[in-house]
Amino acid sequence: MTQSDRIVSTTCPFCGVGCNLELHIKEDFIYRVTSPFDGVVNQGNLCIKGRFGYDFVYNKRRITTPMIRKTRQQPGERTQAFDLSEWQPVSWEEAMEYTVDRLVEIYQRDGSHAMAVYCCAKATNEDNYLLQKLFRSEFRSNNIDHCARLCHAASVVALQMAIGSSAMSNTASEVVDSDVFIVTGSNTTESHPIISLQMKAAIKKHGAKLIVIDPRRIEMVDYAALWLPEKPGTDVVVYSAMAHVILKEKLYNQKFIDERTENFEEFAKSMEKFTPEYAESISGVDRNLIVQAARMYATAKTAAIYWALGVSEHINGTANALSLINLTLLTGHIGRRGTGLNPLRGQNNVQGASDCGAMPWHYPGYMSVADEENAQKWEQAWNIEPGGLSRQLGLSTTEILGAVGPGGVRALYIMGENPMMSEPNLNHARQKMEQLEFIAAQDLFINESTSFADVFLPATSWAEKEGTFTNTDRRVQRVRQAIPPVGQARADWQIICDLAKRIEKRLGRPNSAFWDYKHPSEILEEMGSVVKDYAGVKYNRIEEVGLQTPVWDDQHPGTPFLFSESFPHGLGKFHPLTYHLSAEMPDAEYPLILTTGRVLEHWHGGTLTRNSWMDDLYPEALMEINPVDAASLGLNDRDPARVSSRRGTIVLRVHVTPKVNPGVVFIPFFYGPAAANLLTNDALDPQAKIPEYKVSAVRVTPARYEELPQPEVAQRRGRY
Ligand SMILES: Nc1nc2c(c(=O)[nH]1)N[C@H]1C(S)=C(S)[C@@H](COP(=O)(O)OP(=O)(O)OC[C@H]3O[C@@H](n4cnc5c(=O)[nH]c(N)nc54)[C@H](O)[C@@H]3O)O[C@H]1N2
Ligand SMILES: Nc1nc2c(c(=O)[nH]1)N[C@H]1C(S)=C(S)[C@@H](COP(=O)(O)OP(=O)(O)OC[C@H]3O[C@@H](n4cnc5c(=O)[nH]c(N)nc54)[C@H](O)[C@@H]3O)O[C@H]1N2
Ligand code: SF4
Ligand SMILES: [Mo]
Repeated sequence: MTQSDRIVSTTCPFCGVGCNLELHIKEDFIYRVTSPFDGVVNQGNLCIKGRFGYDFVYNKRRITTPMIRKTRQQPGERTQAFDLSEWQPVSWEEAMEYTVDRLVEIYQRDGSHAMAVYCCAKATNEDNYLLQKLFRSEFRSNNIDHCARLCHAASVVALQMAIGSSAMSNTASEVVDSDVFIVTGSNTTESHPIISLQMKAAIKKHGAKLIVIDPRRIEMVDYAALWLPEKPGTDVVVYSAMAHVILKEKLYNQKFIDERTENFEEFAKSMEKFTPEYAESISGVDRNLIVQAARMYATAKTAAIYWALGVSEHINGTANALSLINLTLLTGHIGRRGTGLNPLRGQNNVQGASDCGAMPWHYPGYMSVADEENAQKWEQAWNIEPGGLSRQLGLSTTEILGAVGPGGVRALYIMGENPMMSEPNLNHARQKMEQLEFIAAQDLFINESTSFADVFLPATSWAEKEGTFTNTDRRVQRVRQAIPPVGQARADWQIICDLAKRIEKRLGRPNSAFWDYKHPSEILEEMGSVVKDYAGVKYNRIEEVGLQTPVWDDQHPGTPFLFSESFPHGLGKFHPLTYHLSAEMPDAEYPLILTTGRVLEHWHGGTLTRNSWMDDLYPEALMEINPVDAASLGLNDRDPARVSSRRGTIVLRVHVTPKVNPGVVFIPFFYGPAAANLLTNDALDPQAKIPEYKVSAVRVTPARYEELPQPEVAQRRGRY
């Protein structure tokens, strides 16, 4: 049955800002996207992806039929199948039974540690809650993770260590109440465009002062009072030097330090060596700029810090984030409107997937898996025999691939992640993928990763299902079904429930966990019965406007900003810090620092945006290089260049621009034919296990035009 001219309210599927969308539908076709003028998150504004990037839903290349690989893949000899002729379309029944056969066979032979799953920060809270429940309750494995590990893991670990909570402390739009705010390691205009609008308004309309700390001259620098252009990987030094100045000039908040923090003395002692002179020698930032930034931040009435991956994606990521937290504890700029510690979360539902337990060390609600009481609570909730759930910390995203091999991980279930574009050191990741005994992929497209799978389970997009996303400022918002599933695609939560029931039957688990839900609202309520922060989040309360967690009960109004009275840990803990070099520094052989990241038009590995109109706007990746470096290499704008690191080589065109300093090059990682992650280093931060995507050493040489990857544009035209 078709209806015409409907408008369905939902939430943007791209970034963590979580903009409110209206999908305009005619005959079950989305023909336009707008946003309500009074939308609480974005007040009618949308960026180009939210407004125009949705047509991947109808792309001809989307897979909407379950499929099994025609030839059985053997560990060590596994190949990629991009060509549909290598796949056999099958019924859902056949695809499910095959998946269950293979998973159960491996589990019964090798046990829990052989099983692993990547959850999906693009899917809903309900989808992620169920997938981690499946792996914990049926396969008794905590090898569960998702892209948060590759993203803000260091911020999460640091915030947990210092204050006991890892979300953004304030609402993004509160920036208009800040007198001063720091933006560091966040290319806000391209990665969180609507938040950047709010920041610009804070500056232009309310006179707020902005301090940007970033090695690139990103657009926000145009609005900044101060820009500190540091060398990549030197954040600890810059922020600690700011703390040094604040201590020396006694600009700290003694009352806040006395009443709400601990470990001040030890921390203050460790800051002595971070003089502005020392910081300048390491980071390249003028010492006077550091002094000015410290004074501006410390003496403001209200000041906030916004940060993203330039801070966290380092082997020093945890220390970097701790050095920011130290600044906040020192000045007491937290717990009031317009202040706070704000890691801008990336994926539309990365906050939610983390809240819902898509993580190796925590059940939903950040309840440690190693804690006996927590395990018992979930055993009760899921009707599992006492002692049934594993108390062992699971493996993280990168560790899962690292553990692939005989005696290690044998089966990988991937719901909506693309590790063969998003993991560092892809040549190494490829070897690991090849050695898996079984891979199940639940996605919308055959991409660099799903092409490795044995079975493809076609999931619906966000426009074809019900559920919730939790955005970067902890707002749980509705996702609504606007059109019927395309082809035979099924909603992720429905695929998982079907699979779980079959696995349970096969394993003969006597006290089965519950897998019969009529609607995703029942799934969220099940989680809220144990996770206190979600206890009051009910669908009937978020029909119009989302609720910001924590929401303690059905009457609780939600929490726009956190920590007005105390921290979850009670006192906020200062951490003494030391500086360590990045894992790989430039040398004679590889003289340039490569940093990687995003552009406005594309999404990560490009699976969604390279299959949408966005690709016409931005068809290939370009490497940013400073005019000085370009001249010394004999490269002009748009010339092809070969970029090599110790791990791989790619060829792409250069964009000659002063946006990057001499000695640094930048490559976005959306473009499969010249994948930036063939070059990146897989060294990990020891605490957070996050890879160092933001610093590796490379060599650049001119290349010939014939060496550029051939454009696949023709193949992608005429999409539906
Ligand atoms: N258009 C678009 N938007 C997105 C995404 C996308 O793929 N495309 N992805 C989303 C996701 S999952 C995330 S996590 C966010 C990420 O959002 P961002 O972190 O803003 O994205 P990146 O492009 O990785 O930018 C990192 C910034 O850090 C700077 N930087 C590099 N090295 C250093 C350093 O050593 N120190 C400091 N202080 N800064 C450094 C870079 O110059 C850049 O400005 O974006 C989200 N939004
Ligand atoms: N070099 C470098 N590498 C990086 C980073 C960097 O800055 N530099 N950043 C890292 C960061 S922060 C992140 S978050 C990761 C992102 O890494 P990934 O999460 O691996 O990247 P995506 O491209 O977002 O993959 C999403 C997949 O989900 C599918 N999908 C979309 N919606 C749904 C759905 O509703 N259901 C299902 N089942 N599937 C769906 C898409 O088709 C796509 O295949 O990349 C990391 N890698
Ligand atoms: S800012 Fe983020 S949530 Fe808003 S429209 Fe753009 S991609 Fe979507
Ligand atoms: Mo991310």
